[in-house]
Amino acid sequence: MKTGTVVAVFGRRYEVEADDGERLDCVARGKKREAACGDRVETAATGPGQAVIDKLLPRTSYLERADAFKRKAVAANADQVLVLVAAEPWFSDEFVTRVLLLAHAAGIPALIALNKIDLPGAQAARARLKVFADAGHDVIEISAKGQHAAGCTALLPRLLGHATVLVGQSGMGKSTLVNALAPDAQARIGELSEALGTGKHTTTFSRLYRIAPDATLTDCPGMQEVGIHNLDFGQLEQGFNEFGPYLGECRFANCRHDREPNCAVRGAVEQGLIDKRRYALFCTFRDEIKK
Ligand SMILES: Nc1nc2c(ncn2[C@@H]2O[C@H](COP(=O)(O)OP(=O)(O)OP(=O)(O)O)[C@@H](O)[C@H]2O)c(=O)[nH]1
Ligand SMILES: [Mg+2]
Ligand SMILES: [Zn+2]
Repeated sequence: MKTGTVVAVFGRRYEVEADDGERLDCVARGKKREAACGDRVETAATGPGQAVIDKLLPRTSYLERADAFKRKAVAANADQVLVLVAAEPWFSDEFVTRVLLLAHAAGIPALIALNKIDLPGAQAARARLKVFADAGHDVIEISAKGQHAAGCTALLPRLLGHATVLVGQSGMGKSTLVNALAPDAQARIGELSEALGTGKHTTTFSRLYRIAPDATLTDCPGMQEVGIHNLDFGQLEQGFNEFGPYLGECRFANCRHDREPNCAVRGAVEQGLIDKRRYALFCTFRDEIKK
């Protein structure tokens, strides 16, 4: 019997790093609640380097997303979400907003990092991130690759002492960042396969990397869709920090900030106190979760 941490998930197979350092190739016993990257588990050996997961230990946090049909684990036991966007390719502010909402609902603080500030698109990306900073989110700038002065120095102190999960659209530089911070990581990055002429080398499964004795970084595959069906209406409205002062001020206690008369949130939008785009995203999400 060994206790350890799930460091990678491949469908029904799990890689577990036992607390004594041994790497175990595991399957789950029976039909269990699914383990996620970062989960603490108890395993029982079945052969050299092989084991079954007998038990999932209690989680301190659980980040998940959900479409209309299914919940999907992102990571367990993370205490920080790092949303990575880049100067290029174009990032989706809707994607970022969705991830921030999931993190908020999971009770995990989030940080936004703008990567590739060495590229010409940086200025436009910076401007598009202002709305997140205005809404109270932390935004830092990095360059995961190359000799740019800022490098990752702004980021590293924010990662030490934390279990961070790295989330972002494909191509934002998540794997490049992991490689910059954990040189022996060899996370697969875009360029490797570009050199082989086989297109993008996109990450296909999550893996947890140790970047310092007290810090881990989990590289996730770039998500196409970030479903937020696991959120209820309260989690949605509270996930928009800047709505805070207006919640509870609407005429109706159960106001959905749609077309109700005397809606304080809509009033704030009309007065320019809440960003129009943020409100439009809120409306999209509200109609999507229908709860
Ligand atoms: N110029 C520049 N390019 C970068 C930087 N960081 C990453 N890249 C490049 O961006 C491309 C995509 O990087 P990846 O690390 O594979 O991106 P990813 O977020 O892991 O993508 P998925 O695995 O598909 O989700 C690669 O060609 C990297 O070399 C940077 O700071 N500056
Ligand atoms: Mg990747
Ligand atoms: Zn309202």
